[in-house]
Amino acid sequence: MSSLDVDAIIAHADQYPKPAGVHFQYGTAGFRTRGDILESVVFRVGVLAALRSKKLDGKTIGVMITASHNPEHDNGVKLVDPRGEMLEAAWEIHATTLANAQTSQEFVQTVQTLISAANIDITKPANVVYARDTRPTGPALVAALELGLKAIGAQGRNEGVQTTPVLHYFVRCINSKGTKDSYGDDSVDGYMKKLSESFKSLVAGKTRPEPLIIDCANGVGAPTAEILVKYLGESIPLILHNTAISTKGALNYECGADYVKTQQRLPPSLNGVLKPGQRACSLDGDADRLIYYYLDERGHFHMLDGDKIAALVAAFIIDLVNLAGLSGDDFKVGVVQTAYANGSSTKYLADRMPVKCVPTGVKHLHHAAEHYSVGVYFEANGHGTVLFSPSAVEAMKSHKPSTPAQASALQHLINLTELINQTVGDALSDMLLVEVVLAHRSFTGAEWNSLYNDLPNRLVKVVVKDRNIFKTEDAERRLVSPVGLQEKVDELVRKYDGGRSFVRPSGTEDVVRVYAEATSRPQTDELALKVAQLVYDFTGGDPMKRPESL
Ligand code: 16G
Ligand code: MG
Repeated sequence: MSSLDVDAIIAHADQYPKPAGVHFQYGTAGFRTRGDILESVVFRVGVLAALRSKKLDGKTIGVMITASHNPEHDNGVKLVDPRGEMLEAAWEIHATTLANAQTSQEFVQTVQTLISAANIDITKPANVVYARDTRPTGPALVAALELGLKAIGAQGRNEGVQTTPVLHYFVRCINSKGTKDSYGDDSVDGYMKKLSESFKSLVAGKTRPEPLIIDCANGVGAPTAEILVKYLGESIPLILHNTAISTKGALNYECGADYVKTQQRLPPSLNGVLKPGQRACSLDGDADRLIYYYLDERGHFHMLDGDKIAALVAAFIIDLVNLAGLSGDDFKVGVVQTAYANGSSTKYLADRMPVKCVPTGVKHLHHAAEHYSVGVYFEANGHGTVLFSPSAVEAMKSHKPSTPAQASALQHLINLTELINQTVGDALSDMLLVEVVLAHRSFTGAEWNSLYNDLPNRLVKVVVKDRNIFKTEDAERRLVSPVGLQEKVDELVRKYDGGRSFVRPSGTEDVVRVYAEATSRPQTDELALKVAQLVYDFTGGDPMKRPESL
């Protein structure tokens, strides 16, 4: 198309009018709200993805339709940049502007403004690959996306129902095809082979583990895990639970990684199924988060969250790097966390390697991790991965090991670069990574858990009049606005042994979050409640609705 076909875009956009009175925002996880009001947004995202592709000389852009761990009636959409990473931050604002244009005419005008402001050559080709999770509103949203792509004349490739990390993988594979950095084959078979073959090499000669239970959250992780089980064959016994993807209302309901992390308990469906000492893990609704857990002999539940995964994995990688003879000033392993990381995990890691704290959200962690030769990042909620820098990969390839032990450690590291989905957190890839480390360390869940003891912690939501007045600094650990509130929080925290607390506005819900940590459970709960009340009172909340208990 030599110029923008304004009439075609308007005609198509008219089929998906923007619902009145709703404001959409491209937040930390893209657009996310009730699935039945998202069609206009997704149509427009189709146009935006095409513009992004044109801007990047026809590189393939990804679009994922999912609302992750949210309830089933929600849905969402996010864009994936050419190397499989999150959309560049500057374009999030364009997404929000396009989504909120009131009419089709206004929409086309915003498109034209974007084309000239971002200097987009409209004659370039546009390529978009897309997928959705298992939500009931998914097919209608895919139809809206496809019409958006058609309206602007983009080439679309429908990958059907896939996990978020598989879609990210596809984007990277497609764009790196035929180059020296080719990431893999852009097919499910390619993904499965990459993971399963590297896994088998990494556990060769190790004792076959006891069966691992996987809670698939009744979501898209289930069909993907089913395929993976076949590729893994005898190498690891996996038992899938919560695989009811067509049962209405089942998605994320009393199961999944977010349920386990926030409730700190077993999904009820695993009661009586999980045996003491047995390992289990939960994926979230789009399979990009992973939480492990087990029951001890007394039947008590123990959770191994993203922080525990980071500790396990980072220490293992450091050992391999040392064993391989790679460590040095130009080969640095580091970890990236957020303020939500348990204080004990930060201490454990900081004793062994550099640790950086960044604001919440995958894009911040991912970018910070790129500064290390090997950057391990995990959020406490179970989202994370490991990045190997191009120079680290070169160093591994050209390194000449001088002993068989060095050669074996080096080969393990190279296999890890294949096993780990380096585009984004991937629950299934991370799960295999954890299993590799457990096999190499001969660890049970309890032994893994004993790397450090979690400090008791509490997360509380506070509903305030306007969460936009909350502004933070120092990786969200301190408030700068409302003025004066941080000093009051500090005053409270000082009264608690080992106390730590911070307040930040949520990027995905209309609430302010309060996190508290202390050395005992009652003190932690008291601190969390006191800070929550402080936040509430300070912002002039209705005294009748003041939080009085947790
Ligand atoms: C989104 C983020 C996740 C973050 C969470 C925080 C991505 C892909 N996901 O789910 O990383 O932990 O938001 O939510 O960036 P909050 O701002 O509501 O606390
Ligand atoms: Mg998710």
